[in-house]
Amino acid sequence: NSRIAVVPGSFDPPTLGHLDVIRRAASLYDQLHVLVVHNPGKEAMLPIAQRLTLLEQSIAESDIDGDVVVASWSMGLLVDYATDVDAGVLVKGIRSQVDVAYETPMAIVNRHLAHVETVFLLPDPAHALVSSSLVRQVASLGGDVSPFVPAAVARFLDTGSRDL
Ligand code: COD
Repeated sequence: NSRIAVVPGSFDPPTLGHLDVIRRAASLYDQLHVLVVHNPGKEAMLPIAQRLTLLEQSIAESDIDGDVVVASWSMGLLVDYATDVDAGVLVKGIRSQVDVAYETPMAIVNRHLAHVETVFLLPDPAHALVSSSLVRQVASLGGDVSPFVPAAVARFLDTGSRDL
């Protein structure tokens, strides 16, 4: 179903760049699944359950409305989740040529595997340079991440992360 889309990511932690892509995608599709996927290539900062909570809070506190489901997936191929929920589209945010080079082969493989199309959205330039890895680095060095993340994430990194 090309009216149902999945926005996958590590979301470790969710950033204003992620929220910008989610907002744009929510306005284009009838139903959106924001999917926290374990990326084995990256060392995680936050447990998956914490990322889900932060995404739910960030979306609830934003102006994003519509049918937005937050879920996680660690059972195999991303396209298996898409097929399970009858989503015909994956939405990815593109920050630079580096993202295009990384995403293009995955998009072609996913189309072969499950006839799922990938749609690339360009972010607001104000958020285009934000990445989770930058936020993790600033947070680990004790810097203020509030310009780069939703308020719920800033609150958590300020206080809750000490309990991790
Ligand atoms: N502006 C715009 N877009 C942004 C920004 C920003 N500032 N920051 C991030 N994004 C986009 C990213 O480009 C990406 O599309 C998405 O938001 C999520 O970003 P991250 O960093 O949280 O997630 P990644 O890059 O670690 O991606 C993890 C995925 C699970 C999406 C990826 O690894 C994937 O698609 N895996 C597929 C697993 C699979 O099924 N493999 C087999 C077939 S290839």
